[in-house]
Amino acid sequence: MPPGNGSDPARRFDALVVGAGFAGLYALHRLRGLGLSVRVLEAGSGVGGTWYWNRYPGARCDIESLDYSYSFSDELAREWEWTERYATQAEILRYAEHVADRFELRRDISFDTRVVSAVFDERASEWTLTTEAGDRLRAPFCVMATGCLSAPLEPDFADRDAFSGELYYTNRWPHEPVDFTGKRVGVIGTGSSGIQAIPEIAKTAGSLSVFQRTPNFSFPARNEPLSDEEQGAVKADYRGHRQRGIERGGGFGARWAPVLGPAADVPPGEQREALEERWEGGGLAVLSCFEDALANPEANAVVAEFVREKIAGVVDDPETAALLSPDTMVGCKRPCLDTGYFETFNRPNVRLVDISEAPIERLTPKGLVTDGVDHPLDVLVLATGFDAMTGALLRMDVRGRGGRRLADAWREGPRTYLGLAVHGFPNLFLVTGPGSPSVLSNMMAAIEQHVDWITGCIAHLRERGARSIEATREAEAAWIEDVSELADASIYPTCNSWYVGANVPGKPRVFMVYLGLAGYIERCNEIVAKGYEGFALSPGGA
Ligand code: NA7
Repeated sequence: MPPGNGSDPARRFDALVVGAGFAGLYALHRLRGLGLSVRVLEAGSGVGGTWYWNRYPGARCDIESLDYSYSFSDELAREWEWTERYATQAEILRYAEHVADRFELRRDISFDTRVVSAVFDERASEWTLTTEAGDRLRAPFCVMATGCLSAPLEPDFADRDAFSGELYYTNRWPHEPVDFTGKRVGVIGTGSSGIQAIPEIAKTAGSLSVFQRTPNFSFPARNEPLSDEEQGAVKADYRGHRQRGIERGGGFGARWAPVLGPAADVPPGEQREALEERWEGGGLAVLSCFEDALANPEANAVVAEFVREKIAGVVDDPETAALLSPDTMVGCKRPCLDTGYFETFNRPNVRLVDISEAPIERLTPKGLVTDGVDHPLDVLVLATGFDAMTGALLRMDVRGRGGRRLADAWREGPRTYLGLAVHGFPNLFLVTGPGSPSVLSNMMAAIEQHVDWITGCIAHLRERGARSIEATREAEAAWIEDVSELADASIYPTCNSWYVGANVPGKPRVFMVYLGLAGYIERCNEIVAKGYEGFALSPGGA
């Protein structure tokens, strides 16, 4: 480890990375490849990020395992065997651990180390990161690999601490198995986490009450074991597979039925047939049946109505079916994948409690109260989500040139160039930051592309002997315009989703995703080809 220098006790590195999820692991590997000294700071006690924390029953990735893999190493792709079409949290965590071991990454990671501030020293052109324990580390480059869904939200129920039973958050689930056998369980939250956990909890709980504020669209995952033939075919040309996924749209789904033209161009009988085919095939394919489903409300209505009919066909009790049926557009909020979610409401031990009109009033020692009714519970599970996209960054005190706080720069919503860089914050790189395709693409594809870009950028600075790089104010402003223009041509800004920050009280309402991974990659490459257009480089030894 490089020594501190005399009066300044901070340890010095060439680059600091915050987070040891898939983004941080790959950033470490690539930056090391440049010959840099790198330190990764990770709040958890192990690698894996999301997959380290979200260990709730039923947790799986909604992107197929063969897509949700690194593509940078052919050897890694060949040697790692996924067992199922959609990997469990445990299997994905094993994959992250395997990557950490295979590329000897752990020796440069500090675990149990939460970063509380990142401050830029303009004179030295260095970032100083301070940890919760008070340690300070300095480096010219800082990479925030802090994840899009990593800042947990805790609902502010009245008498929050009153409950004396077992209380669990899906987003920081205990490492030991939780036993629900025979217990009275309540789940609050019916987003992806709740929808994955509920069918599993229902299997052993004595009774399960699902407290639903808003119903969600969910498609059957149709998970199954992966055959050797299937894996072999993809692995024979893994990078080609990834490229085909990118050309399809989000960096995944290369093996699905193709995207059809606008819904209106497909006769109604054929629409139904096409939707059925994709529904039976499983996963998110149903959403990309028609090319305009996420842009044209009428096309969207065809898909949404199809899914509503499916829900009504599965759930026995018509009243429950109606409550589980969203009346919004499909895909506008993050759609879920499930294994037997709607079927779970046909079980005699499960009931749906509609809290859309009467929210949870308070927790009590023995349960909770909603609409004046006591619900006695032994276990309460909160699947209430995250302060997405910006939460992890803004919970740290990040200060750029002139001591400017990121929280102030982003007061009216996140401002970035390419979702990678922020004006006023030189040499600070965001992996899958707001304004990049991130959560509306295969995160693995997005992470690899960002980290490759950042590595190329740092290599360029070193070759040029440049001290720092910073997005210009103009480029950032133009980028934000582009992001919102693409968004305005879609249905996304119309819903109260976490994509627009609607789940966090007081958060500025801004759609935070650049739509279209392929187009985005092209833009990033063009900007590099034009000598880092939109960035200002400062001379002087980096
Ligand atoms: P989500 O998708 O944000 O879901 C959170 C759920 O919790 C959602 O149903 C919320 O209802 C509900 N919620 C949140 N606060 C409350 C309160 N106070 N009372 C009742 N219900 C509440 O989070 P997930 O963890 O499921 O998934 C996050 C992402 O991780 C997911 O999209 C994937 O990308 C992976 P609401 O809809 O706000 O009415």
